[in-house]
Amino acid sequence: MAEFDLKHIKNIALVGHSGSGKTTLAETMLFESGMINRRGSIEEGNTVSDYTEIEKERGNSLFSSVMHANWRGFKINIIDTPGLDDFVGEVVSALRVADTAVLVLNAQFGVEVSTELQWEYIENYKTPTIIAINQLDTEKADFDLTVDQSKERFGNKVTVVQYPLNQGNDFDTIIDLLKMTMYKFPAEGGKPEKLPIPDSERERADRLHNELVEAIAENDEGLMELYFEKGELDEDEMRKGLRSAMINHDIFPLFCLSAKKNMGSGRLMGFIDNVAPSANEMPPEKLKNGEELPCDPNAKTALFIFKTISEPHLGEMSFYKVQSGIISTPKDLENSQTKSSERINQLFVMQGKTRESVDSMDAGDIGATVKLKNTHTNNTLHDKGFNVTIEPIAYPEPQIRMAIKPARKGEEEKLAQALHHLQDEDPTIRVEQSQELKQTIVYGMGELQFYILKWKMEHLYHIQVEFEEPRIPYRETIQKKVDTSYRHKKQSGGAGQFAEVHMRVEPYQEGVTPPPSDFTVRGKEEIDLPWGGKLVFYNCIVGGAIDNRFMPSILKGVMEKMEEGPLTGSYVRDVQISIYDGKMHPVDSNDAAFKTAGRMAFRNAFREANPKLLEPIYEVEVLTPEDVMGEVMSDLQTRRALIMGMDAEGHYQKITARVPLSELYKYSSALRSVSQGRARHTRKFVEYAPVPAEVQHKLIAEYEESEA
Ligand SMILES: Nc1nc2c(ncn2[C@@H]2O[C@H](COP(=O)(O)OP(=O)(O)OP(=O)(O)O)[C@@H](O)[C@H]2O)c(=O)[nH]1
Ligand SMILES: [Mg+2]
Repeated sequence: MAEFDLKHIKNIALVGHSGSGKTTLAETMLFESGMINRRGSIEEGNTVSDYTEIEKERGNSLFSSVMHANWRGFKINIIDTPGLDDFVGEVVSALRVADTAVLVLNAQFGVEVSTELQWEYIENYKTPTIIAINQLDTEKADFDLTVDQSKERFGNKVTVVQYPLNQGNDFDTIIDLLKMTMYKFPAEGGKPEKLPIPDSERERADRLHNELVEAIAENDEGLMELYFEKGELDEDEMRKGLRSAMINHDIFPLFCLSAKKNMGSGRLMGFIDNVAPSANEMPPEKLKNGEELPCDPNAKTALFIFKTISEPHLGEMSFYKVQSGIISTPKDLENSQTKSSERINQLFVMQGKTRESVDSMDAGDIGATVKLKNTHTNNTLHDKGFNVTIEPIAYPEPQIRMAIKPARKGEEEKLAQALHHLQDEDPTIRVEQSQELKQTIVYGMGELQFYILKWKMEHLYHIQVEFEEPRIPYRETIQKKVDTSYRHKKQSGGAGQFAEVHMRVEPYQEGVTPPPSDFTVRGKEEIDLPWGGKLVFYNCIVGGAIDNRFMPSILKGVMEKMEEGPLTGSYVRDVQISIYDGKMHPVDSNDAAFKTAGRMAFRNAFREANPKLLEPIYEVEVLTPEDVMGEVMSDLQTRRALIMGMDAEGHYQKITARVPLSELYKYSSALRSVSQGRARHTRKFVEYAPVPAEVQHKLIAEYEESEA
């Protein structure tokens, strides 16, 4: 028998800007519920959630961790997520399996920039959300301003359930509008005294209570009728109404906290127990084939893997949510994606890094298992014959890149394997062995994420690695039409080589460039180049000057040079070529000779044709608070940015700019530093555009030097 049944399991994800106090809140919840008997702190580096050395060192969460608090007969599974944008992948995974998000806001700073990003995912998943205003004990705490900003950003659905008295250093009191009670905390926090609302607060409390009741009634016709009949709703009716309004995203109830002083977390947990939905009250899971999977403990078993950790000495640990049925050990399941069968021998309930073995878990619960052979994040494990594949998590596209190499020669293979593991663990990382750039390129969300990757490499995989600036995938093209000819002639011992090719090269633009009008076109090949752009190749030979059978060799020669452009060795794109004349020798002409002639003719013509180096241009969107906008703009101006627009977005400014990729190296760190971590950016590739002349000269000179 599972210890907790579906109705008594609640899954919450703690999300919010870095430093809002999520990890501290998790610690306080564990302490209040008696799961730990001493409260750790960020400053001492001994919280349950931030248990890795690197998290302790930095004082930030870098990975999500799974914990649980048993509170008054319920089990609350808590996933604490990192607030830094670099690790948003962890937030996405957590929201995917949580049935409620607790969005922690810092009363000193209101709605901060990462919160905006996290909100996009909350809306996307339609995760029921509680807003918890934390740090009400700080001198600069401003509850009203934080509420106003929340309403501005998340809408009028933000509904105040609690408000503070004495916010600031003397914070000790919360007025609860659902229970119409005043909670007064002792200086060291913990269990509050429950008092009637004093006369001085009566009017405000009544007004906010009525707003709350009306908000609840508004979303439920039955409750609305009751409300009109009785002029009031009792606590049970309000709970029921609140739950369905939370599920429908009609209400985001707002609570008060000081996680650090342990004020308010007990009441928050009570609300989660009694009001927040269990997994079976949520809309059924979507399957990949469009069908649905209800969270039913009596149905067959299906687990969804939402996170994996693989550490060399520990092996792989897989975190799952039981989406259907129950899981008990031992059990054989099938992986719907890899088709492997997996034996589940152990089930764990997690408390940060510590784990406790259990025999069985009910639908809706969250746990971990080990030693799966071929199961990864986003896979579904199911009973044999119960063929379900749960819709995988869509991770955000990686934003930035970095080149990585082992510090010691000969460790390339070891590095590739470690990268493979780390990529499995963090699905927002992508690795590419770039033939073009001759570098291993890692793509990710931010520089801090790369830094952590390096740390893991060195501390867990014992490979010293170095980062390098990734090369830029330049392209080469031409700007004018040139006719040229090339004769390849070689007399070496016996058989000689002979080929002569007359070639026209001209710039090609899709839908604009016509076929050559002064030649007779006999054949055409249009090639979509794997690196973007086109090559259009015309055979305009008359009178059999070159045999048709040599045409493919000429094309091959051209392609060889296009793969290693004449200017800087970069790929060539958007060229139209016409072969309009030539000569053959009855004995010495062959494929190899025409290939060489084709390559050389192309190279010479290209150099004459006003060649141009192109660079990738990205559209960058920066979301920044108004007061650091000047710094953000002047930094952009040093990066050859073309500002496309500026718009107000909530209480932020959104700057849109076009910036060459070569100017974006380490931009996320630069932005973090000019904005004190309050601005963020996204980018996407838009086009290739010519580089400025002086940059072109420099790059050509560098290439020629390296070739020499
Ligand atoms: N005064 C005060 N400080 C708090 C409170 N909650 C957290 N802090 C402090 O704020 C800092 C950040 O707290 P964390 O719990 O690490 O914040 P977090 O949201 O987990 O941050 P990330 O893991 O970086 O996303 C720490 O120094 C905490 O001690 C609070 O209620 N009051
Ligand atoms: Mg944290």
